[in-house]
Amino acid sequence: MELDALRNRYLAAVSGAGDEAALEDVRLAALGKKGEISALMATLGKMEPEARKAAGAALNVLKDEIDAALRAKKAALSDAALDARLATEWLDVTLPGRPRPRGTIHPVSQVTEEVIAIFADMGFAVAEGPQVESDWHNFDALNIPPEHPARQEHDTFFMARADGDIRPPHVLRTHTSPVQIRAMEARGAPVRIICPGRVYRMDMDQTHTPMFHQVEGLALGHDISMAHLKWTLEEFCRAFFEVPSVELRFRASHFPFTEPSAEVDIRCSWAGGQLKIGEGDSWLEILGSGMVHPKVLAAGGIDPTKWQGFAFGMGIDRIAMLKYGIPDLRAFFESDLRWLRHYGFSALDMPTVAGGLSR
Ligand code: 2NL
Repeated sequence: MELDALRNRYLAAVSGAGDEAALEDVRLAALGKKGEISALMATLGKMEPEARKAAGAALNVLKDEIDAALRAKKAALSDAALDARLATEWLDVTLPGRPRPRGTIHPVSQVTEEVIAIFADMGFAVAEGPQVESDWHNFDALNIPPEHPARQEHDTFFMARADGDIRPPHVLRTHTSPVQIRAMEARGAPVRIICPGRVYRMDMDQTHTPMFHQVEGLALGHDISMAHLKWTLEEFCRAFFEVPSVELRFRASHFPFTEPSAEVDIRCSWAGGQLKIGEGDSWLEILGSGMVHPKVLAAGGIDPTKWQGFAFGMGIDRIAMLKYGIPDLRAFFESDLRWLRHYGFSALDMPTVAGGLSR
């Protein structure tokens, strides 16, 4: 009778426990070292053997029964706790792991990387230099002395000098050629480099901005000729415009820093207002080039009786407009988000010769 009452009380307490902490209190009250069942177990020692046997068996049954009820309730409470967490802490594992990048790569950056990838594949390293140049590196070293008419044609930005300083002022570089002079000074020959970067001329109209981008190339060796220049530029144009073949036309020209000099046109068609490179009856001027003038080699500290080579230069903005059909140069530098989203490239598509330049 006494044990039945005990059983009913504890089974009711177990089923009424609202959380795991309350359930643990019930367990301690019944089965803990100082619990009620444990206290009854301790009285067995003082009983007669017959009575002890019967009471011991009944207590063990009761103890197992309460223990089973405690375990079952504990499992039910922890299932309920898990269900409650699952209901509030859910996560949509099908969402993208990383948000899509919101910015885009500017066409000038994209084309610069494409040009670098193509020339890297032909063994050209990238050289960089300062945008504020000495007028010696920008002009004199390139066979453009102070009285040379090309100095006026360059529409140069001059840096301010301190009052009384009579040295010639520094300039914003008007082309990337001074980077090549510095590379000759630093590396000597043989050398194969390209120099992409910003250049500055005081000119602003439909087709000119005061800052624009150029890439120049330089290859020096003991027997580098116009033939190597022609192959290199053909290979570049084929890779850059992503067409199976191109045809180039070299027209005699003049630059102070090359002799002989040639401007290079590429065969194209404008059928339906759409430019196609590599076919058609039109020609499009895309670069200037020539054999490096002996005076320019000497200015770079290289012996012109031992070394010779070719150089070339082209406008990055211009070839970007041609390749990607962008009509207005001035929009390049207006930072209009709609323009950037329209003409920009994915940050995750790095141009490589092996993997495709522009995809
Ligand atoms: C053009 C023409 C050219 C070069 C740049 C160069 C540099 C050195 C020596 C000799 Cl250090 N030449 N550069 C040569 C020929 C043409 O640029 O139309 N650029 C947009």
